[in-house]
Amino acid sequence: MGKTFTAAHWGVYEVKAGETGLRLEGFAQDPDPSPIGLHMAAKDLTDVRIRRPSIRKSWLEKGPGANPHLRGREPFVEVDWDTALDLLAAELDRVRREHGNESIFGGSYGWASAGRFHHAQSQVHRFLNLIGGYVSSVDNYSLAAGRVILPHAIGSTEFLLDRHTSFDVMAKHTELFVTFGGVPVKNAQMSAGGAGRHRVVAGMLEMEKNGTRFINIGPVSDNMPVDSEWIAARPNTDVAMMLGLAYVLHIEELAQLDFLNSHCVGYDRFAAYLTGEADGIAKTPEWAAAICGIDADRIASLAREMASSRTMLNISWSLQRAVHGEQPFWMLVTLAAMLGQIGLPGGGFGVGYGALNSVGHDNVRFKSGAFPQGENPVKAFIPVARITDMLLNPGEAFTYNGKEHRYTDIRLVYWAGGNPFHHHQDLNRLLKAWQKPETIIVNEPYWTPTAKLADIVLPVTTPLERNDIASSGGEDLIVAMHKVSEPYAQARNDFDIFCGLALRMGVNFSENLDEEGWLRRLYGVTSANAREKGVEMPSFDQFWQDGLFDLQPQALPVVMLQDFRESPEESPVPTPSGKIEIFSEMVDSFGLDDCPGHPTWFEPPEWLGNRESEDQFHLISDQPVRRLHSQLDASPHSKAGKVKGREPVLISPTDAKHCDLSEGDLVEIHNERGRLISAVVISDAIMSGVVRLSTGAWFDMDFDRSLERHGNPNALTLDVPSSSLSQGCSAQTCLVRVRKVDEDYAASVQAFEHPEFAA
Ligand SMILES: Nc1nc2c(c(=O)[nH]1)N[C@H]1C(S)=C(S)[C@@H](COP(=O)(O)OP(=O)(O)OC[C@H]3O[C@@H](n4cnc5c(=O)[nH]c(N)nc54)[C@H](O)[C@@H]3O)O[C@H]1N2
Ligand SMILES: Nc1nc2c(c(=O)[nH]1)N[C@H]1C(S)=C(S)[C@@H](COP(=O)(O)OP(=O)(O)OC[C@H]3O[C@@H](n4cnc5c(=O)[nH]c(N)nc54)[C@H](O)[C@@H]3O)O[C@H]1N2
Ligand SMILES: [Mo]
Repeated sequence: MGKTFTAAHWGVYEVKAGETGLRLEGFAQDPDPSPIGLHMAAKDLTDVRIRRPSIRKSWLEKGPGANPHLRGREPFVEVDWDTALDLLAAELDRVRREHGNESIFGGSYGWASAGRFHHAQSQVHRFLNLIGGYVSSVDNYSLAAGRVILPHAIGSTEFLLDRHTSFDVMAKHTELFVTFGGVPVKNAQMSAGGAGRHRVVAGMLEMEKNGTRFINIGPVSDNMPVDSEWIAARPNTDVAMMLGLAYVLHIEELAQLDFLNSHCVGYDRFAAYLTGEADGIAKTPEWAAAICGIDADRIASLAREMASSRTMLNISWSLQRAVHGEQPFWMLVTLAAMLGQIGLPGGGFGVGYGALNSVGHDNVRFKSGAFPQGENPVKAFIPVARITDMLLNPGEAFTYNGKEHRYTDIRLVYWAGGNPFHHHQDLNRLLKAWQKPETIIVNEPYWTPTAKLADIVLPVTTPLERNDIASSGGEDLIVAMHKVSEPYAQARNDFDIFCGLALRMGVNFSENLDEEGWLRRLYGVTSANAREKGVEMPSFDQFWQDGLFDLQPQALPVVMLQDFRESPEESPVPTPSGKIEIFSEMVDSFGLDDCPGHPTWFEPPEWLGNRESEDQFHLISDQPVRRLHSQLDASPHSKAGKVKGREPVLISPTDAKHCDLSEGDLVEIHNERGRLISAVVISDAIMSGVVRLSTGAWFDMDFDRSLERHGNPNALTLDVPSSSLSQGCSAQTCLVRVRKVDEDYAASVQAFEHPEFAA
């Protein structure tokens, strides 16, 4: 028997028997393993597991829809599995008969865990499809504005992410690397489906060693793993900064007109906007400076440096998680097109170096086998971040990518593998909308805030308690995730839960295959796809015994869009014209005020340019260093990052002084949408006027005082669409105030406590 491995989105770990239980070690060949996974078997996590199926008291006693305002505030009753599944099957049947499948929301967004078979989204979607369908969700929180705009401008995010210029190529050729939002290697701990060897830090260091110069534009400076010049631009103003750069390129005849003519369409229309011919406002460096807070001279000199070097531009995904989030992505592509280096080794642009481990990795890419979801007979959907709007406004129209759709009337919500009371914006607004459905079902391993706010909670296994296969496109390891412990208490696999429901509802969910049967089938699909790309995988039995399949880090010299550069006719980009669309006839034809036909600067509804006084700050809520979103927040590693039990807020020395704050002070951060408690960390890695509170602290509401006690930024964020084109999330557009509070006022944190149970 070889070694035993497990895998998570944050990497591969070897599982060993320790003195007091399981012990996890980073994969020995991973140069930079993530510490997040070392704690997956920690007692702190077992302490917050769900033991048995649990039903909210009023729902059990009085039926669906009873006392919805008591969700999260009244006890649960623990029941046995047969009782829970009988009740749930009957309720699903009632709702679909009385209200139709369009009243079931099964979008169920979330990352769940890495294994491709016990993948909660696929499991719940397949089940709901079999019983007549569900209202689904499109896009994701990561990239919504970006996913919708890029196909109009140059090609889908999948198309681009599959062919990002590799770090090896950049190390050889890139002279200047300019990034909006850093290369946050904390984020490169992850890849959806399981990161392999962590190589982004090494890739960046290799570039630095070979002489690449780095410039980081944005509100924080601690998001670069190498020495870099920090240009501290105000949040949400990157488009203005890029327009200022573009203006200099245009006026000083540094824009590569040959490339713009041969490979792009619509530069003229954009240039008329740039010079002010179209709207009377020239987007000069002085104009940009007044918006983004950077000296006009530096903007002009940077434009010249970019034009005279082999320059790679990069952008973080967070920039498009904002109102008008399409614009920074579209404008970045435009700026890169003006520099004319797209398709040259080490030049051009990237959308998200650092966002995931896989971006810029140079492995053979093939699709892994996925648990089939089937067909959804229901066509109604929402853009994922419109959940509160949907619940509050049944029947109301919304536009998405140029078409009109309507919200349906949702009576039942089924969630498996996500934590909306972590991920959605303006959680106080979601709390109100959450009272609308008659029944809310959550499959979860842990008593997360979402589980606590449900009617029917079903306990689920963790990856250590089941067999699975981890696999992620572009990564170098495919992992046999062996079951290494028995399920906790009465926890079951999502698969077995849906098999139980399917039996009661007369549909064939399993296709008469068990866990092993499915793993063999999915592995077969993966190895067939691999073979097409020239990769020979071992038999399933051999793989299962070996514990993993190692593709070995390869050095494929990927240059994004090299073929397109060589011949736009033979290798067009997937846009309507086959060229880069700086002006899009299609987007223009939608006639949207908030997303016209070319990249445009819009003033955000909340930003430093419209704050009332210096007591207001722009809140950045970025991805957390010590966990994936809200996952494993109760682990020792995550808890070690808290200050006085709170997710800390980063504030500049100037602002701390202005607000009379010292290191470790408890503060209330507030705006008209909500209030939360956090603790102060003072740092000069954040610019004055901006505060940063990372996401993922389990939402811990003191309902009596409307006070979030743990530091979940979504108690404050803005829940409006990025635009009527994409309807994406706008988490990074948010103003707040900060005030010191005394320690008595701040009630204790209860995030990790079990709910109450009644007999
Ligand atoms: N303010 C602000 N908000 C944000 C963001 C931001 O930048 N700022 N970022 C957004 C982004 S990009 C994202 S992707 C979202 C992430 O939001 P989510 O993906 O919803 O967050 P997770 O914490 O990963 O939630 C996954 C849940 O699945 C559970 N789970 C794990 N394995 C299983 C399983 O096998 N079965 C079941 N049934 N459950 C399982 C975990 O316990 C966890 O509760 O957050 C978004 N929210
Ligand atoms: N450790 C860890 N890694 C993760 C995740 C996690 O939860 N934890 N989540 C994963 C997921 S689902 C996703 S989608 C990716 C997300 O990846 P990103 O969206 O790129 O991640 P963020 O950390 O939110 O933001 C990146 C940087 O952008 C900066 N920034 C914010 N607003 C602005 C702005 O207006 N202008 C500029 N110039 N900079 C700005 C932030 O300060 C931060 O340093 O990360 C993935 N990786
Ligand atoms: Mo994400």
